[in-house]
Amino acid sequence: MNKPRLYSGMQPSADSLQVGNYIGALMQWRELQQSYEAFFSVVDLHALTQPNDPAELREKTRRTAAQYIAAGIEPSKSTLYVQSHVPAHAELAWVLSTVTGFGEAGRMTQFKDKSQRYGSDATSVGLFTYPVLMAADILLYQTDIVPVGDDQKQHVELTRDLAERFNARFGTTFQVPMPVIQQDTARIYDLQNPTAKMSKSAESDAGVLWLLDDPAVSAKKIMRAVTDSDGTVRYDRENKPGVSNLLVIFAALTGRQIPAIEDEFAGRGYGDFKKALAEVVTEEFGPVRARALEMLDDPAELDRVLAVNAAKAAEVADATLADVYDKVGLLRRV
Ligand code: AQP
Repeated sequence: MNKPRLYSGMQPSADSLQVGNYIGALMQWRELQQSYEAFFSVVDLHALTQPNDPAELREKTRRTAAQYIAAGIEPSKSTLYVQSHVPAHAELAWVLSTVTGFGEAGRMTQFKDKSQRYGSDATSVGLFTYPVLMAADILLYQTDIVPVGDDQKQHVELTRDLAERFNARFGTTFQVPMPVIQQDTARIYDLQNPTAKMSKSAESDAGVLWLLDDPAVSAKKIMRAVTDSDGTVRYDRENKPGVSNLLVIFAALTGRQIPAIEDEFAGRGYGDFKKALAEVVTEEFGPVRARALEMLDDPAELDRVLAVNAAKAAEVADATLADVYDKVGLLRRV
């Protein structure tokens, strides 16, 4: 029997992924690839909605792919590819844009937030149609589930609406996907500002733990992480956001329950707890970092793996696109 399908991706928007990407996405992907036919993309077309240096974007794309593999995404089991290597993404996005309402796209809160932040002159049409491209990414693979953070839930809802609308108008074409939303504890916050999510594009580097950081640098960031004056290692998201965030990272990386960690550090100071967390982080990311850097030393081999996987992805994507072109009435090329 065929396995159900899963699609997810990340933008190559930094030289390294951060610990939130690892705990919130990569760890789940690694697990889910065992029971799903998984498609994991480095969504470089999405990254174009932000200003980029072209050479740097290429480098970040390779780095992101290398970190997927180093973190345990198996390119022989899952289809791990670069979005722009499969032209069907951009082509389906165009067709879907013709069934998307202008008002509907304008209601996307991420667009509203970002466009307000950038101002209308710096806001591109690409940023506006970003969710339509995301819908194309998902629908091309007849995806059953999309694991996303709650910030992306609205985009998956739009994807579902577009799939249902297209199916109703042109006959069943797309699987209608379900979002799988991470639990609250899978959200990692900035070490210096523990009420804001840890993010690749954070303004300050001090609050972000990068996967490719030197362990000594990560340890220093953890030792300097914002806590509180209460002195007890206890989970209380509301009153102790800094310590709670560190506990969530500790628990996620060790597979332990938070109460057991609280017990271990009862009566001990934050210094001890932070030191132990720095060791956990070093142990987890040391091998990931080494493996990613090793792959980046041989970009030709990495490019080869990505090309093989792009061909696998294109096989599925092209079949969906051909069906869509047919359904909407485009003349078949002979
Ligand atoms: N802090 C986080 N905690 C848990 N999960 C997180 N993710 C991101 N940050 C956290 C998850 O990682 C994936 C990355 O998706 P993305 O690269 O498309 O963009 P994003 O969600 O906007 O991530 P960043 O790191 O904040 O990137 P920038 O700064 O470029 O926007 C998603 O699955 C996300 O839920």
